Amino acid sequence: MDYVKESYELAKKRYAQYGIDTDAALEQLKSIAISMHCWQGDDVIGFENPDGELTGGIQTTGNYPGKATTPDELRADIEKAFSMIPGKHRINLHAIYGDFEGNVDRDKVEVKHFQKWIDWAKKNGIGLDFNPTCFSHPNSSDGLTISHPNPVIREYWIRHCKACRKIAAHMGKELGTPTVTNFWFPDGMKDNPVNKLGFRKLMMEGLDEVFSEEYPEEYTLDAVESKVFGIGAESYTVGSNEFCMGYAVSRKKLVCLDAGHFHPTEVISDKLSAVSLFTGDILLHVSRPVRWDSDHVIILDDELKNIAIELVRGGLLSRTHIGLDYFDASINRIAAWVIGMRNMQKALLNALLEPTAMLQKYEADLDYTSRLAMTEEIKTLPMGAVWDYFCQINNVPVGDAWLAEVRAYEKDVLSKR
Ligand code: RNT
Ligand code: ZN
Repeated sequence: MDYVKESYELAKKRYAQYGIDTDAALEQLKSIAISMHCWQGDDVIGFENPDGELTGGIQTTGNYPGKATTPDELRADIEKAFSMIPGKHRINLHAIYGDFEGNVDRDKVEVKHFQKWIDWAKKNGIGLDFNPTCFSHPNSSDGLTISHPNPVIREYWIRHCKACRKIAAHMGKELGTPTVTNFWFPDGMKDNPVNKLGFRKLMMEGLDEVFSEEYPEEYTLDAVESKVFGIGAESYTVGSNEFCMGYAVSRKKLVCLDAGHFHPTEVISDKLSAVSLFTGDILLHVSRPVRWDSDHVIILDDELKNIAIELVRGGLLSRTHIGLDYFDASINRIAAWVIGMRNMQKALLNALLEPTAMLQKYEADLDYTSRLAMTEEIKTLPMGAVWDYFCQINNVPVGDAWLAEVRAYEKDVLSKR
């Protein structure tokens, strides 16, 4: 495809007019590993039990055929998706995705249940991230886990979280890249609680117990994820934003910002510059809330672009772990991964191609006219040509060519499941 190279050469000249080196931007883009969430591949069900049901105030809708029903199928689907996404990335696993071979309760999960994933990751040269699964379980059916008033239930989840950290540390050690372990709890209440403080105190103490063992940062990093509400937990969320922020800052943990976990007019792109002043590394769950925390596939919308822009402008890329978190069961699940991953990369490319110094100079001079004029002008620079070239030099389908590959895989593999 000669036009790809030709278009790139023209685009390169155009960007050079603003002092932007497109080759350097592509080098940098290639170095950014995004953590692709395994759970888009099977609608957050996992492999504990084939009839598993998703609970915890989160939901998938749709019944598109062909979802992965075994770890081997999921790994094959991920490999297929990765073949259409430029660069090297990571896989984000949940504790319910082990190779269990029989019934294994959550507080009994061990490294051996994830050894196949580790070997597979090693073979593919990718890193793994991890999550305890504190939902979709009889011990979470009251809507409370680590903050449950019953110590037996609380301790069960503490044991699960500890078991997960042990697995994560092993993953990170084996793979030579720290496994980010994210702690999210669905704990909350449908109606107004009368002891908000009490449950939060239990969660704080539970987390302190979970983190009582130290693991080297080269092996695993812990993050805590806040939320504003969930289905069935409309009135109160124990792990609110203030709770998680306070916890993470005081315990030197990572803050996980999920794009769907705030009030509708709040955006995480606006939070990064503030949070980054008080925290170390940051974990992102990039998602797309449509009217609520609906976890739609991420599209190249203003907020996605703004998230990437804030990371680049703030020099935050080196300490931000970008993870995706959405689940759509109404479309081809491999396409859902490819669309979201490629969009995250396009947003990053868009940010890396921004003449930030020029824009910031206008602002520092209080020349808001030029700032507005130029931020609008650069929106129509030929980023598409740069993106196509990036796909070409990284040997993945250019433009919509990936869709035909997904259709072929659907016909040959998914439709036979
Ligand atoms: C739920 C949180 C959480 C989950 C995943 C599956 O609202 O966003 O991160 O989506 O752990
Ligand atoms: Zn999330």
